[in-house]
Amino acid sequence: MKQWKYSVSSADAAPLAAPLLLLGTPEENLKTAARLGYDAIEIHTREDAQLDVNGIRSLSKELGVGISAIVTGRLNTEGHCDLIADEPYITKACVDGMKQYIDLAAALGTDIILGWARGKVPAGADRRRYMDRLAGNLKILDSYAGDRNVRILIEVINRYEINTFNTAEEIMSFLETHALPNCYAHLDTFHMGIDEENPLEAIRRCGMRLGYFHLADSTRKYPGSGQLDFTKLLETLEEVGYEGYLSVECLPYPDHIRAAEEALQFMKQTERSK
Ligand code: LER
Ligand code: MN
Repeated sequence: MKQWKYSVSSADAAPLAAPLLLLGTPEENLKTAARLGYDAIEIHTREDAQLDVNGIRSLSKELGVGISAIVTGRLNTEGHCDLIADEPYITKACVDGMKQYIDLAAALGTDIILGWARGKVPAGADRRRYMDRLAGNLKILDSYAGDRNVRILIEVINRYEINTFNTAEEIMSFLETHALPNCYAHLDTFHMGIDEENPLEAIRRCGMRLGYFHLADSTRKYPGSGQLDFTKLLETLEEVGYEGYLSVECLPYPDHIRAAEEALQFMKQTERSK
């Protein structure tokens, strides 16, 4: 039986509509994750957050709870930057901000997730021109990250949130076209449920290039609350040789801690019943 590594989403604060479960400082969230039995936390933060990196590293080691990734979405939602914009000062600020995230990830020995900060192609625009711009900026970040042993995990996100990389096919053909050896595909069961005709085939399409994985059930509540077949999901992840974290990113219902507890208990039970 394969032993999967489970992570849980965390941030200093978040609205109830966000799929974030542990709220507090990274130190508080590491302790909560340890108490709940998680192997790691995923940290949503700003690129310039003044974190006590040495303190976090030593607490993480002491508790045996890792940091699975640093999430970069706030550079877009709060900082209004992206890698595709027409304004060079915006894309430059985004590249600079992403470098700060990469430095933070390197100091914490982890990877970064790129989601909304890649940007959207404007309606009616020449898509190729924007995707080439994105590729150019990602090349800069890919080599910066590679020099620091950090991977860039590009999340496939549904079409209601963004219009770049809505499916595994889109991210994989982009990664196969452009030389971006430190960029990996990141799938999320919630987004796959919206845009993938066959989520298991989506995992197979990513194959060894799958670098990260978010778990939620069909309504984006905790795994085990809905209709997804997590047994088949784990079998397919094992089939493609995925060795990374399974990170619970679901809505905080019935409450933040109960969702985290229920998710982990259900996933462990699913593993055992295989
Ligand atoms: C982030 O991981 C994600 O999945 C987006 O939908 C933001 O919630
Ligand atoms: Mn996600």
